[in-house]
Amino acid sequence: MAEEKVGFFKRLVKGLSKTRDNIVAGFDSIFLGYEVIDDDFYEELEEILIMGDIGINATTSILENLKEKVEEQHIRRPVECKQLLISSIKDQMRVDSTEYEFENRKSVILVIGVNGVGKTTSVGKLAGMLKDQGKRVIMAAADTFRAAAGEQLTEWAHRAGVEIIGGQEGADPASVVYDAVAAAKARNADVLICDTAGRLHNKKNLMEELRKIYRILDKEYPEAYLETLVVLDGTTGQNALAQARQFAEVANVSGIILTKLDGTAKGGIAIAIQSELDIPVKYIGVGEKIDDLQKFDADAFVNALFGIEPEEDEGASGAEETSGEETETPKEEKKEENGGWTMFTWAADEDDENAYSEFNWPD
Ligand SMILES: Nc1nc2c(ncn2[C@@H]2O[C@H](COP(=O)(O)OP(=O)(O)O)[C@@H](O)[C@H]2O)c(=O)[nH]1
Ligand SMILES: [Mg+2]
Repeated sequence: MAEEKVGFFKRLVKGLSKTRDNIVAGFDSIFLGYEVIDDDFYEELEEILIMGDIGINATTSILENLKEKVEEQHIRRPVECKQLLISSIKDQMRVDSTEYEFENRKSVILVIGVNGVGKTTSVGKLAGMLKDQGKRVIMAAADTFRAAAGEQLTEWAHRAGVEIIGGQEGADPASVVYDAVAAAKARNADVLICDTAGRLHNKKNLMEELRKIYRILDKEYPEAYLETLVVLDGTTGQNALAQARQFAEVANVSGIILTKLDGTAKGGIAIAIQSELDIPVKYIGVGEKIDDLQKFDADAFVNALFGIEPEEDEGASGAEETSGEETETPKEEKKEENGGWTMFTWAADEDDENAYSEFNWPD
């Protein structure tokens, strides 16, 4: 859909405006400011890349790659190597399409990360995106730490038009996941997305909590493909990298959602994460609305960063329309007033009364 692609690209361009002003303005000044390609030119280029939060590793390999190409093609003038720089950056950040396997299978997406990075918002956006692809989505509000977290996710569930399984404030997050799995199985859901609390300041607790959740998923829902996404706040730059490393120590992280790229000049961090961690950035957040989550597309990202308009068939693959079967919007949610917030539980099929029963710990 050409129109959709334009919309996708425009939002990306808009979202990356601060990063573009930061990085690209610097590029332009050296591409035009230097007469010849010399050590000073490379040094200044390196400085701009590092200042743009692209990271040491990525900067080093981008420059090595560029130098090789410049030599091979006998390029003398800086303006002539702009395209080469762009392609060197793109080469740093390709995401394999097999990385989105969970979109095509029955799956559970566990969303983790520290407080305030955008987990709940991303769960909402992701649910909306998958629902639009015709998938049957269920959310689990496994951040039971604060009642407000459940309310916030419930709003997103309404916005996205999907079902949500919640628990009482203070309930065991794993018990919410347990109930959500039962609902997902009974409903034959395609995707179950679990929001979690982000209390990294106590690593041991976090590890234990995650281990319980993994154990439930393993035992109760082994047929589901498991995807663990860490959410990182793009405005925190290098700090985001450190968080990703810590989460990778306690969970089997399969991808990253990088949020708030619209509010930062540090968008280059997407490139750093990709090359420093060997964990793919799978989605990026470019705003607070439901359609402000995009599948990460290296070509589109770099084009948007450099203000290059996409060609008809290029880039913007995140906007591909995958129209599937229509799923009916579930209407049978049952509201329960519960400690000040409204808990949405899943109404079991008539002949399946025990499906949402008291939680019993599996041994
Ligand atoms: N501008 C912008 N704000 C975002 C984005 N993602 C999340 N936010 C905001 O970040 C704040 C924290 O988000 P939330 O989902 O509650 O974080 P959580 O604590 O990790 O669940 C909220 O005000 C969100 O609206 C994004 O991509 N862009
Ligand atoms: Mg949250």
